Amino acid sequence: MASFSDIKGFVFDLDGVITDTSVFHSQAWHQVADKVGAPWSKELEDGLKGISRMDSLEMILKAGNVQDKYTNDEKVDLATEKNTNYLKLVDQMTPANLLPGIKSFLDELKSEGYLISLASASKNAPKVLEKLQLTDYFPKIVDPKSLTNGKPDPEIYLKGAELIDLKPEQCIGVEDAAAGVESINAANETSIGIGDAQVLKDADILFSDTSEMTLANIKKQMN
Ligand code: B16
Ligand code: MG
Repeated sequence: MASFSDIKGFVFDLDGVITDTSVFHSQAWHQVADKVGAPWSKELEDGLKGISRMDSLEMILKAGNVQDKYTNDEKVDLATEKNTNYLKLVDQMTPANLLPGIKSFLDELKSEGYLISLASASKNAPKVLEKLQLTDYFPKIVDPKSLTNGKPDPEIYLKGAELIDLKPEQCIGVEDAAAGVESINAANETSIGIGDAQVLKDADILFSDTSEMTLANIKKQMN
């Protein structure tokens, strides 16, 4: 692991780290799973975190053993229906949907001069940031449409570092998903996992929830 003094920037995941949209994603995917007759489970729910929209749909169809039952156009329709339902939930969001301590952590990073970028797989990230009134904190956002490979591939976290002109070793990536932690580690950044120790066992640093994430606590765990 890098030492704390090497760190110059933070690359953030959005869903499940900054705000709890993962609950909204799950709710909307659960409806799709019911529709196609795929069994919904905690494993499937956790496995979908951080995974792109179309890859998520494929995982659900596979869980129901119905991946060959739908044409490409029908798959696009299912994904669009999920997104429409998801966006209805996003539309009701306000800054009250920020996870605990996130606003003060971002302010701490800003005042200490750390650079910040966003590495979310979500095409809806700019809209969610707007709802949370955080647009000004994230001038640099990786465009998921520009990616060849989604998480757990390192590409998204490498781009997140590149956008703020830092080497991966100078960055900490923050994630709630196993696929995301894998992506950060493969990019050679220091990983913070937020959530369940079992699910995020490969994270360099683990916090059970966002309120524990402060520069002092990170420094303590790194040195
Ligand atoms: P969208 P993250 C990911 O965002 C979500 O965790 C995942 O559940 C979702 O399918 C994916 O974004 C794509 O989102 O359908 O809005 O483009 O965790 O990488 O911020
Ligand atoms: Mg996430």
